[in-house]
Amino acid sequence: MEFAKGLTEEEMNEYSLKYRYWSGIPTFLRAPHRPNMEDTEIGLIGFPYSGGNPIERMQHHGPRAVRNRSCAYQRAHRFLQINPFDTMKISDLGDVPLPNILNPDRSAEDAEKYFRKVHEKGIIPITVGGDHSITTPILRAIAGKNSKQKGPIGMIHFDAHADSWGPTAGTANHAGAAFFIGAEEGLIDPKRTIQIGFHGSVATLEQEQWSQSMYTVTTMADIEEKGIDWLAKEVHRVIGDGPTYLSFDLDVLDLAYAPGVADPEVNGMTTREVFSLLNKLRGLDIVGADIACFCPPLDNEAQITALLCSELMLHFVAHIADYRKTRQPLAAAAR
Ligand SMILES: [Mn+2]
Repeated sequence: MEFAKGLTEEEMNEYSLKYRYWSGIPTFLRAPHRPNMEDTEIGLIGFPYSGGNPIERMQHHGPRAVRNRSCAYQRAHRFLQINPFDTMKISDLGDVPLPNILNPDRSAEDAEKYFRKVHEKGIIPITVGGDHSITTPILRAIAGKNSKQKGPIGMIHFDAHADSWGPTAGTANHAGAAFFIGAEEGLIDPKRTIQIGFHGSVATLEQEQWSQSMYTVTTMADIEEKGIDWLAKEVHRVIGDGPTYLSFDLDVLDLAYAPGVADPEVNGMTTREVFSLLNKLRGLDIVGADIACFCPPLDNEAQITALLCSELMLHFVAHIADYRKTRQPLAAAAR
């Protein structure tokens, strides 16, 4: 018997099974677990680490909580009309090994070594943290002159905060440093970097000065005034065509949409604004992405933040699949 066009009852049952997030062994987006990194184009990676944040330290629980909930998110992307699982080889590679977890500098080195392996295999990493210090070793491995990119890459950074600060609390590899180190070490191109959604009060009026002098910065006030269409155009203008990383700190969202975040600020973006923007970012060459600052003990009973992470992961893999399987061949054919 056929239900939806071309779907048999057996196939419908298979889809229904995929929605049961509580059934089976949890992996990111119910992707096959391939810790050997074989047969993989997009690698979903857990980075269970909170040693870079001096204020809140429960973010190492993030990957497990996202695996539990995202197990129901092996789905198709409604807006892009693509099922990334049909067009790309997507695997859960497991967690970044962190034998020296109590030492932030050695942990950054351990993580960099791991992401170098991922990069050498030609795998695009989508990483779930973890505090925002996770971005630094990822960038050191996949960007800059020693990487396959042979130079700095573009950066789309969603955050309430600038995270462009020098060494503090005993280490350079802390949760607020990735977007300082990224430019200092030649990993990201300041001209192709946009920071999105700064909001809330600030510790000092100079807090965002370094970012303002280096990058294109858009605050929540800019978004309120000019809207999401403007913001999408601004992202395309700044990023252009080259390889680009997307780093998503969940605190860019208002607490109403993402209660389970470390270091929250009030009056942030809505989920509608975030996903509306993502839908307008078609055609970018995303070579890696991360989701940072999920703090599961602060999430609510509906696991709203874990759901949000799941949907974000799906959007990231769909954008990558859309670009690699649709846009990139089209662009090549036009040349
Ligand atoms: Mn932040």
